[in-house]
Amino acid sequence: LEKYKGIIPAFYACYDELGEISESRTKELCNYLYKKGVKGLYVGGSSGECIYHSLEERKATLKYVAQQLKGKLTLIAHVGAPSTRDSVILAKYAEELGYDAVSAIPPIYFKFSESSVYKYWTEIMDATTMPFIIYNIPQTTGFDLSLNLFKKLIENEKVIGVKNSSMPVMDIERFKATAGDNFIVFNGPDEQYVSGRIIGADSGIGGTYAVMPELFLMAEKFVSAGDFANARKIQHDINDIIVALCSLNGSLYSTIKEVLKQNGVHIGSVRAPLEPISGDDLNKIAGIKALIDN
Ligand code: HMN
Repeated sequence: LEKYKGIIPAFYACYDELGEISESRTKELCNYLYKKGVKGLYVGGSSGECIYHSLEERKATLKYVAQQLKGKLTLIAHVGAPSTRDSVILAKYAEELGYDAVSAIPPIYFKFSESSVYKYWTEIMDATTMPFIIYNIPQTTGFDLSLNLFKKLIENEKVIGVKNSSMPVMDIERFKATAGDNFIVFNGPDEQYVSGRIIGADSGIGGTYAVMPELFLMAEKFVSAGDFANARKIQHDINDIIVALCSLNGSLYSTIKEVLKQNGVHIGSVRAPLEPISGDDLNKIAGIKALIDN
């Protein structure tokens, strides 16, 4: 499980100037992050705008990333989709491409019982021989993974981890205590990376890592060395940046993409209904970039 331990950025959707998925830009972002020294990538998740992509677009992104980085970085494919059918298609495709693991949010839109969610995740797991990482993100899905359902899921040996994005850090402690050593708990909220790691997370997957990988790599270095005073300082800097990234009029990801553009990485904007940055707020990007670079 060592290959899952480290800084794993959530990969962004890379568009051309017309807003279509771009092969060359996807590969450019792959190269950029590879050179930064991250451990792996979480492809096609929330930060990857998966919810706004067709099945073909999601497959294309999975393919371009695999072509560029398979065997170089740990690759996790997020395959959660509105229907079980589409999720299974994506999981099988990820296996064909040689991804290390698959992961999925619970089904969305309708309210589902725990048994429906259990069935959904189990059908995805049954579709391939790959390891599976549960994705708990109640603030966007409305479904809060209970400890009981978690216990039932980890009976399946394909379940090697949970990416926990709920805000109480205590959830991380509970999942870790329940699943034990031979299991990976991924910290989801970037604002709490250090606390998540200290309370039991083995690793992290996050939507803001890719815009400031150096800071998360440094935070991780301090946490694993037991230097919590310095880890806390880095988390403070990270949180100042996250607050700034979230303060503009467009979506968080459009702000992030504008900052990346200033770093020479052009991956387009965001797909509607996510909103691009506009007007005066565009002038604030340089300031946010300076905050990151300092
Ligand atoms: C993904 O699935 O792509 C991300 O890893 C999701 C991740 O947990 C992010 N959560 C949301 O977007 C709701 C966080 O990393 C988030 O971007 C960060 O904590 C800033 O608020």
